[in-house]
Parts: sequence; structure tokens; C-alpha cells
Amino acid sequence: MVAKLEPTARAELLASLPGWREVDGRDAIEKTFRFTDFKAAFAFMTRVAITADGQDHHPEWSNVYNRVTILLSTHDADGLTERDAKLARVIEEAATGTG
Ligand code: HBI
Repeated sequence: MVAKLEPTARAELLASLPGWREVDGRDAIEKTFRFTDFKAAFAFMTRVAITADGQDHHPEWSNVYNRVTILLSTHDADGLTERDAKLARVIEEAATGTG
């Protein structure tokens, strides 16, 4: 069973991730990404999907045209864990083309 992040680790994580916010009513973080068009948004989602599946850790997400909203939390822990932190960093790389 993976452990939830401690408060200091949570704060450090959020400080390190541009634009991610805590979610009201859930132990989770989320961010909305905006791309030039639908194809760019979907290409991003494809990159993330492949990596997430490789990590066996999956986002909760939605897509409206050029926007992708991603929520991260660990079902097994019912909260934010290191697995979410790792995936958030990978998602940032995929969004900025550094991944
Ligand atoms: N994704 N976000 C998230 N949280 C999980 O607990 C999780 C997952 N993907 C697969 C997964 N767990 C597997 O380890 C099984 O527990 C389903």
C-alpha cells in the first residue's frame, strides 16, 4: 500500500509544479492545459497515456477541443502519493515537449 504524501511533501510538490492546484473535497491535484488545437491536445494525451500506462498509474482527465484537464490521485491510497508526483512531472515534460 503506497503512503499518502506528508503535508510538507505536498507543499513542496505543488511549489515545484507550475499551475497545479489542490482539489476541493478530494486529496488530489489538477491542472488544465491549453494547446493550439485539438490535434495538439490529443497528441499530448497520447504521450501521457503511453507513459502513464508504463507507470501503471493513470490520470482522471477530460478533453474539450484544445484543453485537457487532468486530476491526479492514487485510488489505492485514496489520496496524493509519490506516484502522482512522478506522473505530474512526466505530464509537465509531455506538455512542454521536454519529455
Ligand atoms: N491509477 N491513479 C491511479 N491510482 C491507482 O491506485 C492505480 C492506478 N492505476 C493502476 C493501479 N492503481 C493498479 O495498481 C491497480 O491497483 C488497479
